[in-house]
Amino acid sequence: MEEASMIPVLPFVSLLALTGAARAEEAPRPIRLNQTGLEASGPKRAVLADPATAPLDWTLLDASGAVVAGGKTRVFGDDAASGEHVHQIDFSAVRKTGDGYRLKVGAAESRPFALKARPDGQLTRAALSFFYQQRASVPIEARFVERPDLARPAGHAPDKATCFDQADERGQVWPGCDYTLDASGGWYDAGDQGKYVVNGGISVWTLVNAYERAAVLKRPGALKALGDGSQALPENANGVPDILDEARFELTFLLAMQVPEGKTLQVPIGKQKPVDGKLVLTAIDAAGMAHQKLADRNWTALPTAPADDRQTRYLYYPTTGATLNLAAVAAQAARVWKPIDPAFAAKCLDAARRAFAAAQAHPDIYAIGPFTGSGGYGDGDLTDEAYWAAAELYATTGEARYEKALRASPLFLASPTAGARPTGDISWGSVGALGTMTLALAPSGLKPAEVAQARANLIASAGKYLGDDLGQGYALPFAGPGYPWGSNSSVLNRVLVLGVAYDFTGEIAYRLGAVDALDYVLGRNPLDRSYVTGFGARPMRHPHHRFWAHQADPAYPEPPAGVLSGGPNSTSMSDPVAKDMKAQCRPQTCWTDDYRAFTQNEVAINWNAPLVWASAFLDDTAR
Ligand code: 9MR
Repeated sequence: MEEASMIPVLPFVSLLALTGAARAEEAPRPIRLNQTGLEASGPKRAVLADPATAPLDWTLLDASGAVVAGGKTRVFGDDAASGEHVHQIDFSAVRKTGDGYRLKVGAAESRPFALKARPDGQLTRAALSFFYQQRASVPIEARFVERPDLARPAGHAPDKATCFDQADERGQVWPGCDYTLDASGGWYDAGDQGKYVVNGGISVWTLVNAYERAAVLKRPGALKALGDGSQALPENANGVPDILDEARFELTFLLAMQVPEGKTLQVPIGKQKPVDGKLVLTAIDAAGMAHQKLADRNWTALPTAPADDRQTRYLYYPTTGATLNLAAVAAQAARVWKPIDPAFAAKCLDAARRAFAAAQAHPDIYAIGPFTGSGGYGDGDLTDEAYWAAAELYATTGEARYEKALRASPLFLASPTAGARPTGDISWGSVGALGTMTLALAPSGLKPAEVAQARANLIASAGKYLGDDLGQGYALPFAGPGYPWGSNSSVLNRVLVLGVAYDFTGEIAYRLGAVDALDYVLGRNPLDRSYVTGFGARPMRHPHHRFWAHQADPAYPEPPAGVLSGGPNSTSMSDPVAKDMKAQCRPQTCWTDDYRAFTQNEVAINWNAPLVWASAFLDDTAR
């Protein structure tokens, strides 16, 4: 039985990961490109850092050393984001497959690389496995992971907690509550073992949207890649697409974070400044709201395996932001699961309705409590969350009350650069574009002209991203100028917008922008670094993570393959490694492969989710 059950679990990247782990790190090279290989029929670009101001000759050699193509570099010149003088090499005209290709420019030579029909399939599978391996309250089984040392006993099983009733960082003692919730399951957020409704929301949405895109647009390849049996999961033979099984694991936790009926809680209303270290708390009927987070009283040491966490965990007071995140993803789930599991869909819809109503009744309860032991995910502008939740509820139900909220929003049909009031790039705190993406994709009661407008706005944003791409030496659709915490996710979230622009228009330029984003993350960057573990010649290896903490303590495992580093961070340099880099690095180089560098090298569910979306999209649309 054991043997048989191991069969569907293919060692997808184990060879890559094991050799990567055993090898000493490769030296960086001056010619940089996607280290996992380029699409045989797709765009092929590399970047060379070189002071020459005139174009240089490049040649492409095959594995036997024969010249298969050649040309002149394009001098880009000084590039602010990298601090380098760079040349771009475009060899897209080469249409070949195989291993062992090398680019040469004078004495500079790239590492051997592959040209493949579809380079990104393995990446989707590995990137999705991250979520399985972040699961709380269940054991991580050896048969579902690539190395035995990645298996671990269940942490926080069960994950039950009552409301925080201790002193916060300012000394204010919180009142607690008269109940305990069993919020077992869900994913640990990141390198820490907190579980946050806000960040769970965008992460679930992104995974479920990758599936909904494939379903609505009838993409058989993507449906198969994300389908039942595609992943190494306990649920991979239950007749339900595996990406939805994974998302449901988090949804179960999110639903459990909703305040029960009949509960009154003391919360801070409005954007308060503490007076004498205290926020004014007001009793509200909190039924239907969602607790902001379930997290440890104090930060645990790194390393700490989940099962070894001895901190008391608490529910932290419900916020409007968390409540709207719950409303949005529960409404999305109600739509997507309707044909798959109507009872679950109905449960989600009921939760979404109650959450939305609670958020309307309590629109200004912000995450402003200063609590040690967990992150904040505080957001002072919830216009986008409210719009997103209304959009999901309207797409699912078609009901007038949600339509009214939707149309009244200043963000109606807005995308990251278009619409009445622009949202920023997609991120945990900027989710307006998610609502517009849903309205642009899912059939709803909107007029055809409005759906067309939603699409046009997203396409306009994608066009802006392509403009950014043109201005970057490393040719990525992100212009900074600062690189924020989790910048790799900022880059990859732009792929969602570029991806739908390609889906809606068929214009290849948008897809090229998406390829550029992944090329950057997988090696075409000034550090010659693949920011994804187990992928490429110089992958990230030492994340800030309490279990994959081999660098901190050899008794703990190296990370599995498919985990994305947050990436360069030139804007919040507060960790022990980053603080010494202040004013010493250009935005794209403010990064270190070091477990202590939590502002640069942590990993997180909202960062791996767009990696799944992007690689699934590129794999699906490769020719
Ligand atoms: O991703 C978050 C980033 O946008 C914020 O600037 C940063 C500081 O508030 O927090 C990040 O989120 C962290 C969260 O608070 C706790 N778990 C780890 C997350 C990733 O670092």
